[in-house]
Amino acid sequence: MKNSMYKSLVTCAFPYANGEIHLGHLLEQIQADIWVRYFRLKNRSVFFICADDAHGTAIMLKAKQMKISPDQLINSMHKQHKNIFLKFSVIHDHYSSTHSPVNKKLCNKIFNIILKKKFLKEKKIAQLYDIKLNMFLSDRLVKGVCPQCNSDDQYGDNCDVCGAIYDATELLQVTSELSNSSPQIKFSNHLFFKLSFFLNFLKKWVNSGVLQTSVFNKINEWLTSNLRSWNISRDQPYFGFKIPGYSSKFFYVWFDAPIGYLSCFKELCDIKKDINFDEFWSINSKNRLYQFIGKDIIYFHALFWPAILEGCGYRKPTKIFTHGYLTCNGLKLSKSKGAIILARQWLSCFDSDSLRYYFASKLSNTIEDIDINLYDYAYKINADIVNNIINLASRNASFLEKYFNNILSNQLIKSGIYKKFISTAVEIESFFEDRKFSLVIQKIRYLSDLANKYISKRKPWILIKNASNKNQVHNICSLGINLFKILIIFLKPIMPELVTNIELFLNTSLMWKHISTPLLNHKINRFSYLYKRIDIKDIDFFLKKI
Ligand code: NOT
Ligand code: ZN
Repeated sequence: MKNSMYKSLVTCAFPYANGEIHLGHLLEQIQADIWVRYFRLKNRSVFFICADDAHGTAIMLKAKQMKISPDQLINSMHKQHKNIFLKFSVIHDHYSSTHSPVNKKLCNKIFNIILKKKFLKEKKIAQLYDIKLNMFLSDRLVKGVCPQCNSDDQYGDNCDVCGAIYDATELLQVTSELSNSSPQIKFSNHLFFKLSFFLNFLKKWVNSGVLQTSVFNKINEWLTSNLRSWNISRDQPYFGFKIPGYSSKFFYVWFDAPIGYLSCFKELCDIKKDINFDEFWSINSKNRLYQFIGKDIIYFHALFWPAILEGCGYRKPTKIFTHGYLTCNGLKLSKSKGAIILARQWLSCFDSDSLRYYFASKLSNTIEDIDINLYDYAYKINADIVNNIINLASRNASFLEKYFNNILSNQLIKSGIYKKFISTAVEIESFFEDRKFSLVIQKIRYLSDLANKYISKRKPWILIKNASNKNQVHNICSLGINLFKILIIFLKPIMPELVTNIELFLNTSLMWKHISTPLLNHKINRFSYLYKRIDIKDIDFFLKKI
Protein backbone atom coordinates (compact mmCIF):
# COMPACT_ATOMS: atom_id res chain seq x y z
CA MET A 1 0.00 0.00 0.00
CA LYS A 2 1.13 3.54 -0.69
CA ASN A 3 2.04 5.79 2.23
CA SER A 4 -0.99 7.93 1.57
CA MET A 5 -3.40 5.06 2.24
CA TYR A 6 -2.45 4.79 5.90
CA LYS A 7 -3.45 7.04 8.72
CA SER A 8 -0.68 8.13 11.02
CA LEU A 9 -0.37 9.02 14.66
CA VAL A 10 2.60 11.17 15.64
CA THR A 11 3.72 11.75 19.23
CA CYS A 12 6.37 13.81 21.00
CA ALA A 13 7.86 13.10 24.41
CA PHE A 14 5.83 14.65 27.20
CA PRO A 15 7.39 17.74 28.80
CA TYR A 16 7.55 17.60 32.60
CA ALA A 17 4.99 19.81 34.29
CA ASN A 18 7.54 21.26 36.70
CA GLY A 19 9.12 23.76 34.36
CA GLU A 20 8.68 26.03 31.41
CA ILE A 21 9.04 25.04 27.77
CA HIS A 22 12.50 25.82 26.45
CA LEU A 23 14.22 25.62 23.09
CA GLY A 24 15.23 22.00 23.74
CA HIS A 25 11.56 20.97 23.92
CA LEU A 26 10.78 23.09 20.90
CA LEU A 27 13.40 21.41 18.76
CA GLU A 28 11.56 18.11 19.01
CA GLN A 29 8.08 19.60 18.81
CA ILE A 30 8.97 21.68 15.76
CA GLN A 31 10.64 18.70 14.11
CA ALA A 32 7.47 16.65 14.56
CA ASP A 33 5.16 19.53 13.67
CA ILE A 34 6.99 20.15 10.38
CA TRP A 35 6.61 16.50 9.50
CA VAL A 36 2.93 16.50 10.41
CA ARG A 37 2.31 19.66 8.40
CA TYR A 38 4.10 18.10 5.44
CA PHE A 39 1.69 15.13 5.69
CA ARG A 40 -1.24 17.52 5.71
CA LEU A 41 0.15 19.43 2.75
CA LYS A 42 -0.07 16.13 0.91
CA ASN A 43 -3.56 15.53 2.18
CA ARG A 44 -2.58 12.52 4.28
CA SER A 45 -4.52 11.69 7.38
CA VAL A 46 -2.41 12.33 10.47
CA PHE A 47 -2.99 12.99 14.16
CA PHE A 48 -0.46 14.69 16.38
CA ILE A 49 -0.70 14.31 20.15
CA CYS A 50 1.27 15.20 23.24
CA ALA A 51 0.71 15.78 26.95
CA ASP A 52 2.33 17.08 30.07
CA ASP A 53 4.20 14.54 32.15
CA ALA A 54 2.58 15.50 35.42
CA HIS A 55 3.81 13.03 38.03
CA GLY A 56 6.89 12.34 40.10
CA THR A 57 8.97 13.57 42.98
CA ALA A 58 10.27 16.65 41.17
CA ILE A 59 6.73 17.96 40.65
CA MET A 60 5.78 17.21 44.23
CA LEU A 61 8.81 19.10 45.53
CA LYS A 62 8.37 22.02 43.18
CA ALA A 63 4.75 22.49 44.30
CA LYS A 64 5.84 22.34 47.92
CA GLN A 65 8.51 24.93 47.30
CA MET A 66 5.93 27.19 45.63
CA LYS A 67 3.50 26.57 48.50
CA ILE A 68 0.77 25.35 46.16
CA SER A 69 -0.74 21.92 45.62
CA PRO A 70 0.68 19.66 42.90
CA ASP A 71 -2.71 19.90 41.19
CA GLN A 72 -2.48 23.67 41.06
CA LEU A 73 1.05 23.46 39.70
CA ILE A 74 0.26 20.99 36.94
CA ASN A 75 -2.91 22.83 35.93
CA SER A 76 -1.16 26.12 35.52
CA MET A 77 1.78 24.49 33.70
CA HIS A 78 -0.61 22.71 31.39
CA LYS A 79 -2.21 25.99 30.34
CA GLN A 80 1.17 27.61 29.93
CA HIS A 81 2.64 24.76 27.88
CA LYS A 82 -0.36 24.55 25.57
CA ASN A 83 -0.29 28.26 25.03
CA ILE A 84 3.38 28.45 24.22
CA PHE A 85 3.20 25.59 21.71
CA LEU A 86 0.41 27.42 19.90
CA LYS A 87 2.59 30.51 19.72
CA PHE A 88 5.23 28.47 17.92
CA SER A 89 2.57 27.08 15.57
CA VAL A 90 3.03 23.62 17.07
CA ILE A 91 -0.54 22.43 16.84
CA HIS A 92 -1.41 19.17 18.54
CA ASP A 93 -4.76 17.59 17.84
CA HIS A 94 -4.87 16.97 21.55
CA TYR A 95 -2.60 18.08 24.37
CA SER A 96 -3.41 16.20 27.54
CA SER A 97 -1.86 15.43 30.89
CA THR A 98 -0.73 12.12 32.37
CA HIS A 99 -2.78 13.06 35.43
CA SER A 100 -6.06 12.62 33.52
CA PRO A 101 -8.84 10.26 34.63
CA VAL A 102 -8.54 8.38 31.33
CA ASN A 103 -4.86 7.75 32.00
CA LYS A 104 -5.56 6.62 35.54
CA LYS A 105 -8.10 4.09 34.30
CA LEU A 106 -5.77 2.80 31.61
CA CYS A 107 -2.80 2.53 33.99
CA ASN A 108 -4.91 0.41 36.30
CA LYS A 109 -6.08 -1.73 33.41
CA ILE A 110 -2.56 -2.30 32.13
CA PHE A 111 -1.28 -2.96 35.63
CA ASN A 112 -3.97 -5.61 36.15
CA ILE A 113 -3.08 -7.28 32.86
CA ILE A 114 0.63 -7.51 33.60
CA LEU A 115 -0.10 -8.63 37.15
CA LYS A 116 -2.42 -11.35 35.97
CA LYS A 117 0.01 -12.51 33.31
CA LYS A 118 2.71 -12.73 35.99
CA PHE A 119 5.04 -10.20 34.38
CA LEU A 120 5.50 -8.60 37.80
CA LYS A 121 7.41 -9.76 40.85
CA GLU A 122 7.62 -8.30 44.32
CA LYS A 123 11.02 -7.76 45.84
CA LYS A 124 12.30 -6.13 49.01
CA ILE A 125 15.01 -3.59 48.26
CA ALA A 126 17.26 -1.28 50.23
CA GLN A 127 16.92 2.44 49.51
CA LEU A 128 18.15 5.68 50.96
CA TYR A 129 15.67 7.30 53.32
CA ASP A 130 15.67 10.88 54.52
CA ILE A 131 14.83 10.64 58.21
CA LYS A 132 14.29 14.37 58.56
CA LEU A 133 11.68 14.49 55.81
CA ASN A 134 10.34 10.95 56.18
CA MET A 135 10.73 10.03 52.56
CA PHE A 136 12.72 7.75 50.30
CA LEU A 137 15.22 9.58 48.14
CA SER A 138 15.45 9.07 44.39
CA ASP A 139 18.90 8.82 42.77
CA ARG A 140 18.98 12.48 41.85
CA LEU A 141 18.15 13.60 45.36
CA VAL A 142 21.33 12.23 46.89
CA LYS A 143 24.97 13.05 46.42
CA GLY A 144 28.08 11.37 47.69
CA VAL A 145 31.48 9.96 46.87
CA CYS A 146 31.78 7.53 43.95
CA PRO A 147 32.52 4.01 45.28
CA GLN A 148 34.85 3.36 42.32
CA CYS A 149 36.97 6.47 41.81
CA ASN A 150 36.29 8.40 45.01
CA SER A 151 35.17 11.57 43.20
CA ASP A 152 32.86 13.58 45.37
CA ASP A 153 29.62 15.35 44.46
CA GLN A 154 28.16 12.44 42.49
CA TYR A 155 24.49 11.50 42.08
CA GLY A 156 23.01 8.20 43.16
CA ASP A 157 22.86 6.51 39.76
CA ASN A 158 26.16 7.03 38.03
CA CYS A 159 29.48 8.86 38.33
CA ASP A 160 30.07 11.85 36.06
CA VAL A 161 33.83 11.41 36.38
CA CYS A 162 34.53 7.69 35.85
CA GLY A 163 31.20 6.63 34.35
CA ALA A 164 30.60 3.91 36.95
CA ILE A 165 26.99 2.78 37.34
CA TYR A 166 25.97 1.83 40.87
CA ASP A 167 23.13 1.70 43.34
CA ALA A 168 22.53 4.82 45.41
CA THR A 169 23.08 2.72 48.53
CA GLU A 170 26.69 2.13 47.43
CA LEU A 171 27.59 5.85 47.45
CA LEU A 172 30.02 6.84 50.23
CA GLN A 173 29.50 9.79 52.58
CA VAL A 174 26.08 10.27 51.11
CA THR A 175 23.85 13.26 51.90
CA SER A 176 20.28 14.15 51.06
CA GLU A 177 20.02 17.02 48.61
CA LEU A 178 16.76 18.01 50.28
CA SER A 179 17.68 18.24 53.94
CA ASN A 180 21.45 17.96 53.88
CA SER A 181 21.23 15.15 56.41
CA SER A 182 22.79 11.72 56.01
CA PRO A 183 20.14 9.32 54.82
CA GLN A 184 19.60 5.91 56.34
CA ILE A 185 19.15 2.68 54.48
CA LYS A 186 15.61 1.42 54.72
CA PHE A 187 13.96 -1.62 53.18
CA SER A 188 10.74 -1.59 51.28
CA ASN A 189 8.82 -3.94 49.01
CA HIS A 190 8.56 -2.97 45.36
CA LEU A 191 6.95 -4.20 42.18
CA PHE A 192 9.27 -5.11 39.33
CA PHE A 193 8.40 -5.62 35.69
CA LYS A 194 10.28 -8.67 34.39
CA LEU A 195 11.85 -7.18 31.31
CA SER A 196 14.00 -10.25 30.62
CA PHE A 197 10.80 -12.13 29.86
CA PHE A 198 10.57 -10.06 26.69
CA LEU A 199 14.16 -10.51 25.56
CA ASN A 200 13.40 -12.51 22.43
CA PHE A 201 10.58 -10.27 21.43
CA LEU A 202 12.76 -7.18 21.94
CA LYS A 203 15.64 -8.63 19.95
CA LYS A 204 13.34 -9.22 17.02
CA TRP A 205 11.56 -5.93 17.36
CA VAL A 206 14.62 -3.67 17.53
CA ASN A 207 15.89 -5.52 14.47
CA SER A 208 12.83 -4.78 12.41
CA GLY A 209 13.90 -1.35 11.19
CA VAL A 210 12.01 0.71 13.76
CA LEU A 211 15.13 2.50 15.01
CA GLN A 212 17.88 4.56 13.41
CA THR A 213 21.07 2.52 13.00
CA SER A 214 23.02 4.27 15.74
CA VAL A 215 20.16 3.83 18.18
CA PHE A 216 19.83 0.20 17.18
CA ASN A 217 23.51 -0.38 17.93
CA LYS A 218 23.17 1.12 21.38
CA ILE A 219 20.07 -0.92 22.21
CA ASN A 220 21.72 -4.05 20.94
CA GLU A 221 24.49 -3.56 23.48
CA TRP A 222 21.88 -3.46 26.22
CA LEU A 223 20.17 -6.54 24.86
CA THR A 224 23.31 -8.63 25.01
CA SER A 225 23.73 -7.93 28.71
CA ASN A 226 21.23 -9.13 31.28
CA LEU A 227 18.04 -7.13 31.24
CA ARG A 228 17.35 -5.95 34.76
CA SER A 229 13.81 -6.01 36.03
CA TRP A 230 12.29 -2.59 36.24
CA ASN A 231 10.89 -1.09 39.40
CA ILE A 232 7.49 0.41 38.53
CA SER A 233 6.48 1.38 42.06
CA ARG A 234 7.37 4.24 44.38
CA ASP A 235 6.73 4.78 48.06
CA GLN A 236 4.73 7.65 49.41
CA PRO A 237 4.99 10.60 49.58
CA TYR A 238 4.77 10.75 45.80
CA PHE A 239 2.62 12.65 43.35
CA GLY A 240 1.03 10.16 40.99
CA PHE A 241 -1.53 7.39 40.76
CA LYS A 242 -1.90 4.91 43.60
CA ILE A 243 -1.31 1.31 42.65
CA PRO A 244 -4.57 -0.59 43.11
CA GLY A 245 -4.28 -3.09 45.94
CA TYR A 246 -1.07 -1.55 47.34
CA SER A 247 -2.26 1.19 49.62
CA SER A 248 0.96 3.16 50.11
CA LYS A 249 2.53 2.60 46.68
CA PHE A 250 2.38 4.76 43.60
CA PHE A 251 3.13 4.04 39.97
CA TYR A 252 6.57 5.31 38.99
CA VAL A 253 6.21 8.29 36.64
CA TRP A 254 7.90 6.35 33.84
CA PHE A 255 5.19 3.71 34.08
CA ASP A 256 2.25 6.04 33.61
CA ALA A 257 3.94 8.48 31.17
CA PRO A 258 4.15 6.13 28.16
CA ILE A 259 0.66 4.86 28.91
CA GLY A 260 -0.23 8.52 28.44
CA TYR A 261 0.39 8.05 24.71
CA LEU A 262 -2.50 5.61 24.62
CA SER A 263 -4.82 7.56 26.88
CA CYS A 264 -4.13 10.88 25.19
CA PHE A 265 -5.20 9.31 21.92
CA LYS A 266 -8.21 7.75 23.61
CA GLU A 267 -9.26 11.19 24.77
CA LEU A 268 -8.89 12.47 21.22
CA CYS A 269 -11.17 9.67 20.02
CA ASP A 270 -13.73 10.75 22.60
CA ILE A 271 -13.54 14.33 21.34
CA LYS A 272 -13.57 13.50 17.62
CA LYS A 273 -16.11 10.78 17.24
CA ASP A 274 -14.87 9.71 13.81
CA ILE A 275 -11.54 8.24 14.96
CA ASN A 276 -11.36 4.80 16.40
CA PHE A 277 -8.95 3.85 19.16
CA ASP A 278 -8.55 0.21 18.13
CA GLU A 279 -7.96 1.17 14.53
CA PHE A 280 -4.66 2.64 15.76
CA TRP A 281 -3.70 0.59 18.79
CA SER A 282 -4.92 -2.95 18.20
CA ILE A 283 -2.19 -5.51 17.60
CA ASN A 284 -3.00 -5.83 13.90
CA SER A 285 -3.46 -2.13 13.18
CA LYS A 286 -2.26 -1.17 9.73
CA ASN A 287 -2.07 2.49 10.67
CA ARG A 288 1.24 4.05 11.55
CA LEU A 289 2.61 5.16 14.89
CA TYR A 290 5.60 7.52 14.79
CA GLN A 291 7.24 8.63 18.01
CA PHE A 292 9.72 11.49 18.30
CA ILE A 293 12.05 11.38 21.31
CA GLY A 294 15.40 12.69 22.52
CA LYS A 295 18.35 10.36 22.88
CA ASP A 296 18.26 10.54 26.68
CA ILE A 297 15.06 8.52 26.83
CA ILE A 298 15.84 5.75 24.35
CA TYR A 299 15.98 3.09 27.05
CA PHE A 300 12.40 3.75 28.13
CA HIS A 301 11.01 3.92 24.61
CA ALA A 302 12.87 1.12 22.94
CA LEU A 303 12.76 -1.43 25.77
CA PHE A 304 10.15 -0.87 28.49
CA TRP A 305 7.54 0.69 26.30
CA PRO A 306 7.39 -1.95 23.55
CA ALA A 307 7.60 -4.68 26.21
CA ILE A 308 4.58 -3.25 28.03
CA LEU A 309 2.69 -2.95 24.75
CA GLU A 310 3.60 -6.50 23.81
CA GLY A 311 2.64 -7.77 27.25
CA CYS A 312 -0.81 -6.22 26.95
CA GLY A 313 -1.52 -7.06 23.32
CA TYR A 314 -1.21 -3.58 21.82
CA ARG A 315 0.56 -2.62 18.60
CA LYS A 316 4.14 -1.30 18.72
CA PRO A 317 5.51 1.92 17.21
CA THR A 318 6.14 1.87 13.47
CA LYS A 319 9.24 4.04 13.96
CA ILE A 320 10.93 5.75 16.84
CA PHE A 321 12.70 8.88 15.66
CA THR A 322 15.45 9.92 18.01
CA HIS A 323 17.14 13.31 17.88
CA GLY A 324 20.25 14.67 19.57
CA TYR A 325 20.55 17.38 22.19
CA LEU A 326 20.27 21.04 21.43
CA THR A 327 23.38 22.98 22.29
CA CYS A 328 24.08 26.68 22.06
CA ASN A 329 27.66 27.51 21.12
CA GLY A 330 28.55 24.02 22.29
CA LEU A 331 26.75 24.17 25.66
CA LYS A 332 23.93 21.73 26.30
CA LEU A 333 20.67 23.61 26.72
CA SER A 334 19.37 22.33 29.99
CA LYS A 335 18.51 23.77 33.33
CA SER A 336 21.20 21.86 35.15
CA LYS A 337 23.89 23.28 32.90
CA GLY A 338 22.39 26.75 33.01
CA ALA A 339 22.46 27.39 29.27
CA ILE A 340 18.73 27.39 28.91
CA ILE A 341 16.72 29.63 26.58
CA LEU A 342 13.03 29.67 27.46
CA ALA A 343 10.44 29.71 24.70
CA ARG A 344 8.86 32.80 26.20
CA GLN A 345 12.21 34.61 26.30
CA TRP A 346 12.64 33.84 22.63
CA LEU A 347 9.28 35.40 21.79
CA SER A 348 10.14 38.57 23.66
CA CYS A 349 12.72 39.35 20.96
CA PHE A 350 12.12 37.17 17.91
CA ASP A 351 9.27 35.47 16.09
CA SER A 352 8.40 31.79 16.00
CA ASP A 353 8.67 31.17 12.26
CA SER A 354 12.30 32.25 12.19
CA LEU A 355 13.15 29.73 14.89
CA ARG A 356 11.29 27.03 13.00
CA TYR A 357 13.24 27.92 9.85
CA TYR A 358 16.55 27.94 11.68
CA PHE A 359 15.85 24.62 13.39
CA ALA A 360 14.82 23.13 10.04
CA SER A 361 18.09 24.32 8.52
CA LYS A 362 19.89 22.28 11.21
CA LEU A 363 17.68 19.21 11.47
CA SER A 364 18.43 15.84 9.97
CA ASN A 365 17.37 12.31 10.77
CA THR A 366 20.42 11.46 12.86
CA ILE A 367 21.02 11.60 16.60
CA GLU A 368 23.89 14.09 16.34
CA ASP A 369 23.60 17.05 18.68
CA ILE A 370 22.42 20.27 17.09
CA ASP A 371 24.39 23.37 17.88
CA ILE A 372 22.77 26.73 17.39
CA ASN A 373 24.42 30.09 17.13
CA LEU A 374 22.29 33.20 17.20
CA TYR A 375 24.51 35.19 14.84
CA ASP A 376 24.27 32.37 12.34
CA TYR A 377 20.50 32.40 12.89
CA ALA A 378 20.30 36.13 12.11
CA TYR A 379 22.47 35.71 9.06
CA LYS A 380 20.33 32.89 7.66
CA ILE A 381 17.03 34.65 8.21
CA ASN A 382 18.28 37.86 6.61
CA ALA A 383 20.00 36.17 3.69
CA ASP A 384 17.51 33.42 2.89
CA ILE A 385 14.14 34.78 3.89
CA VAL A 386 14.44 38.55 3.62
CA ASN A 387 16.98 39.02 0.83
CA ASN A 388 16.02 36.05 -1.28
CA ILE A 389 12.52 34.77 -0.82
CA ILE A 390 10.64 37.91 0.19
CA ASN A 391 12.64 39.93 -2.27
CA LEU A 392 11.59 37.60 -5.08
CA ALA A 393 7.94 38.31 -4.33
CA SER A 394 8.24 42.03 -3.77
CA ARG A 395 10.29 42.86 -6.86
CA ASN A 396 7.90 40.99 -9.19
CA ALA A 397 4.80 42.14 -7.39
CA SER A 398 5.76 45.78 -7.81
CA PHE A 399 5.61 45.51 -11.64
CA LEU A 400 2.43 43.47 -11.56
CA GLU A 401 0.76 46.07 -9.43
CA LYS A 402 1.98 49.09 -11.34
CA TYR A 403 1.36 47.87 -14.89
CA PHE A 404 -0.90 44.83 -14.82
CA ASN A 405 -3.51 45.47 -12.18
CA ASN A 406 -2.14 42.57 -10.12
CA ILE A 407 -3.27 40.01 -12.67
CA LEU A 408 -0.81 37.31 -13.63
CA SER A 409 -0.32 36.66 -17.32
CA ASN A 410 -2.33 33.90 -18.96
CA GLN A 411 0.67 31.95 -20.11
CA LEU A 412 3.82 30.65 -18.58
CA ILE A 413 7.15 31.26 -20.29
CA LYS A 414 8.58 27.92 -21.39
CA SER A 415 11.79 27.96 -19.46
CA GLY A 416 14.37 25.65 -17.98
CA ILE A 417 14.01 27.26 -14.57
CA TYR A 418 10.37 26.31 -14.16
CA LYS A 419 11.16 22.71 -15.12
CA LYS A 420 14.02 22.76 -12.63
CA PHE A 421 11.68 23.84 -9.84
CA ILE A 422 9.22 21.08 -10.69
CA SER A 423 11.89 18.41 -10.86
CA THR A 424 13.47 19.52 -7.58
CA ALA A 425 10.09 19.04 -5.90
CA VAL A 426 10.63 15.30 -6.21
CA GLU A 427 13.90 15.55 -4.28
CA ILE A 428 12.42 17.86 -1.69
CA GLU A 429 9.58 15.45 -1.20
CA SER A 430 11.96 12.66 -0.33
CA PHE A 431 13.89 14.93 2.05
CA PHE A 432 10.67 15.74 3.88
CA GLU A 433 9.71 12.08 4.04
CA ASP A 434 13.10 11.20 5.53
CA ARG A 435 13.10 14.19 7.92
CA LYS A 436 16.21 15.60 6.26
CA PHE A 437 14.95 19.12 6.74
CA SER A 438 18.37 20.75 6.40
CA LEU A 439 18.46 19.44 2.82
CA VAL A 440 15.01 20.87 2.17
CA ILE A 441 16.34 24.25 3.25
CA GLN A 442 19.47 23.88 1.13
CA LYS A 443 17.31 23.29 -1.93
CA ILE A 444 14.97 26.17 -1.13
CA ARG A 445 17.99 28.44 -0.77
CA TYR A 446 19.45 27.23 -4.06
CA LEU A 447 16.18 27.63 -5.96
CA SER A 448 15.38 31.07 -4.57
CA ASP A 449 18.81 32.24 -5.55
CA LEU A 450 18.30 30.85 -9.03
CA ALA A 451 14.94 32.60 -9.37
CA ASN A 452 16.35 35.95 -8.30
CA LYS A 453 19.22 35.61 -10.75
CA TYR A 454 16.75 34.80 -13.48
CA ILE A 455 14.82 38.00 -12.83
CA SER A 456 17.97 40.11 -12.47
CA LYS A 457 19.28 38.85 -15.76
CA ARG A 458 16.09 39.77 -17.61
CA LYS A 459 16.03 43.26 -16.10
CA PRO A 460 12.28 43.98 -16.21
CA TRP A 461 12.99 47.49 -14.87
CA ILE A 462 14.84 48.28 -18.13
CA LEU A 463 12.50 46.38 -20.43
CA ILE A 464 9.45 48.21 -19.15
CA LYS A 465 10.81 51.50 -20.48
CA ASN A 466 9.89 50.35 -23.96
CA ALA A 467 6.13 49.85 -24.42
CA SER A 468 6.62 47.01 -26.88
CA ASN A 469 8.20 44.92 -24.12
CA LYS A 470 5.23 45.15 -21.83
CA ASN A 471 4.01 41.64 -22.57
CA GLN A 472 7.44 40.26 -21.94
CA VAL A 473 7.67 41.98 -18.58
CA HIS A 474 4.26 40.63 -17.69
CA ASN A 475 5.41 37.10 -18.48
CA ILE A 476 8.72 37.43 -16.66
CA CYS A 477 7.16 38.78 -13.48
CA SER A 478 4.34 36.26 -13.60
CA LEU A 479 6.90 33.50 -13.86
CA GLY A 480 8.74 35.07 -10.94
CA ILE A 481 5.58 34.89 -8.84
CA ASN A 482 4.93 31.32 -9.93
CA LEU A 483 8.45 30.32 -8.91
CA PHE A 484 7.90 32.09 -5.61
CA LYS A 485 4.63 30.19 -5.18
CA ILE A 486 6.46 26.86 -5.49
CA LEU A 487 9.03 27.93 -2.89
CA ILE A 488 6.21 28.89 -0.58
CA ILE A 489 4.67 25.44 -0.89
CA PHE A 490 8.01 23.96 0.16
CA LEU A 491 8.13 26.37 3.08
CA LYS A 492 4.57 25.84 4.22
CA PRO A 493 5.30 23.12 6.83
CA ILE A 494 8.28 25.10 8.12
CA MET A 495 7.02 28.69 8.36
CA PRO A 496 3.25 28.46 8.74
CA GLU A 497 2.65 32.05 9.85
CA LEU A 498 4.58 33.58 7.01
CA VAL A 499 2.91 31.25 4.53
CA THR A 500 -0.56 32.16 5.78
CA ASN A 501 0.23 35.78 4.98
CA ILE A 502 1.67 34.88 1.62
CA GLU A 503 -1.42 32.86 0.76
CA LEU A 504 -3.45 36.03 1.26
CA PHE A 505 -1.10 37.85 -1.08
CA LEU A 506 -1.28 35.07 -3.68
CA ASN A 507 -5.02 34.90 -3.16
CA THR A 508 -5.04 31.13 -3.00
CA SER A 509 -4.41 28.38 -0.51
CA LEU A 510 -1.57 26.06 -1.32
CA MET A 511 -1.24 22.28 -1.21
CA TRP A 512 1.57 20.06 -2.46
CA LYS A 513 -0.46 19.09 -5.54
CA HIS A 514 -0.46 22.74 -6.64
CA ILE A 515 3.26 22.69 -7.33
CA SER A 516 2.79 21.73 -10.96
CA THR A 517 -0.24 23.91 -11.72
CA PRO A 518 0.86 27.49 -12.31
CA LEU A 519 -1.30 30.45 -11.39
CA LEU A 520 -2.39 31.92 -14.74
CA ASN A 521 -4.65 34.84 -15.43
CA HIS A 522 -5.04 34.99 -11.67
CA LYS A 523 -5.60 38.07 -9.56
CA ILE A 524 -3.21 38.45 -6.68
CA ASN A 525 -3.37 40.96 -3.87
CA ARG A 526 -1.24 43.96 -3.17
CA PHE A 527 2.11 42.87 -1.75
CA SER A 528 2.52 44.41 1.63
CA TYR A 529 4.01 41.68 3.72
CA LEU A 530 7.47 42.33 4.94
CA TYR A 531 9.55 39.98 6.98
CA LYS A 532 11.49 41.81 9.61
CA ARG A 533 15.24 41.84 9.17
CA ILE A 534 17.11 40.78 12.28
CA ASP A 535 19.58 43.32 13.50
CA ILE A 536 22.81 42.06 15.03
CA LYS A 537 22.09 44.48 17.87
CA ASP A 538 18.93 42.48 18.63
CA ILE A 539 21.08 39.41 19.09
CA ASP A 540 23.53 41.23 21.36
CA PHE A 541 20.61 42.55 23.39
CA PHE A 542 18.99 39.13 23.64
CA LEU A 543 22.17 37.41 24.74
CA LYS A 544 22.71 39.98 27.47
CA LYS A 545 19.13 39.67 28.65
CA ILE A 546 18.83 35.89 29.02
N1 NOT B 1 8.95 13.82 30.69
C1 NOT B 1 9.95 12.97 30.10
C2 NOT B 1 11.20 13.76 29.81
O1 NOT B 1 12.25 13.17 29.73
C3 NOT B 1 9.51 12.41 28.82
C4 NOT B 1 8.33 11.56 28.94
C5 NOT B 1 8.13 10.87 27.67
C6 NOT B 1 6.68 10.81 27.33
O2 NOT B 1 11.10 14.96 29.66
N2 NOT B 1 6.09 9.80 27.67
N3 NOT B 1 6.57 8.75 27.73
N4 NOT B 1 7.10 7.86 27.76
ZN1 ZN C 1 33.64 7.55 39.77
